[in-house]
Amino acid sequence: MGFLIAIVVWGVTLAMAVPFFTQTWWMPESITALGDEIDEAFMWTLAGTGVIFLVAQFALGYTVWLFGRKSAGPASDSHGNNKLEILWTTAATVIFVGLTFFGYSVWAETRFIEQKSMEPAEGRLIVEVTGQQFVWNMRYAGEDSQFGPTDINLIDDAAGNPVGLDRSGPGGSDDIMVPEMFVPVNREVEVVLKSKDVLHNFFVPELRIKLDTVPGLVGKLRFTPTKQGRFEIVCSELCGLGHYKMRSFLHVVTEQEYEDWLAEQASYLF
Ligand SMILES: [Cu+2]
Repeated sequence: MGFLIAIVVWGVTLAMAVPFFTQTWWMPESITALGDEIDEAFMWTLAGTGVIFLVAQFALGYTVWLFGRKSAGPASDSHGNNKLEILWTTAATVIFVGLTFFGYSVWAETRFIEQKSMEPAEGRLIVEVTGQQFVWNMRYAGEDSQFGPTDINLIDDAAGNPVGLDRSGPGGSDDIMVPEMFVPVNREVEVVLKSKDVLHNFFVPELRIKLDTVPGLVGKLRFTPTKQGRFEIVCSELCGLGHYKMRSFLHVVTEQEYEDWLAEQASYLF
C-alpha cells in the first residue's frame, strides 16, 4: 500500500512538472527589454523553487514507501533537530531575501517614476488609461501635449465623454479619447492609470507588468516596446459581471503609423 501511494505521489509530481519542462501553456513572447529581465528573474525563481519542490515530493514518496512496510515496525516520534531547523530556516531566508534583491531593480524600474508632473519628459509618451465597468478609456493629450482638466459633472458616456473632460479648459480642446491604445515602437510610454468606479487591473501579458487601477488614486507604469504588433489589454481584477469581456488592444506601430493614426483621430474632433 505504501508503495502504491508513493507511485501516486511521484506520478502526480511528474505530471505537474511536465508542462514546465516542455513550456506548454507558456507566457507569450515578451516585447520589452524589461520583460526579458523579468523573465530571467522568473526563470531563476522557478528553477530554484522547482528543484526544491521535486526533491521534497520524491522524498515524501520515498518516506511513505519506506515506513509504510509492515517490516518497518511501529513509528517512532522525534522531538526535532535544532541543527536541521537552523539549517533549513537559514537556507529559506537566504533564498527568499536573495530573490527579493535579485528582482528588486527590475521591479523598481517599472514603478519608481517621478510622480509630480503630467508633462511628457524627453519624448516620453503619456497615455491616460481610465478603467470603468467594463471598458478601458484611453486619453491622449493631443498636439499641445497637455491633458485638459476633468470634472465629474461633465461625465457623459453616451456623448463620448467617459472621463468628464472639460473641452473648454486649458489644453482640453485637442485631447483624444479612444478605446484602443496606439504607441510607437522603441519609444518610452508612461501609462497613467485611473478608475471611475471599482478596482480594475491593467495587464498586457507581453509587457510582463500589471497594476491595479484604484478609484481616487493615480497609478503609473512605464515600458518601452521593442516589437511591433497587436497585443491584448485585459482587466486582471474581478470587477463585476462583465469582467470577462473587459478588454482592449495595445497596437505597437512605427513612428509614422502612430503619427498618421494620431492625425486621423484629431480630425474627428469637433
Ligand atoms: Cu475590470
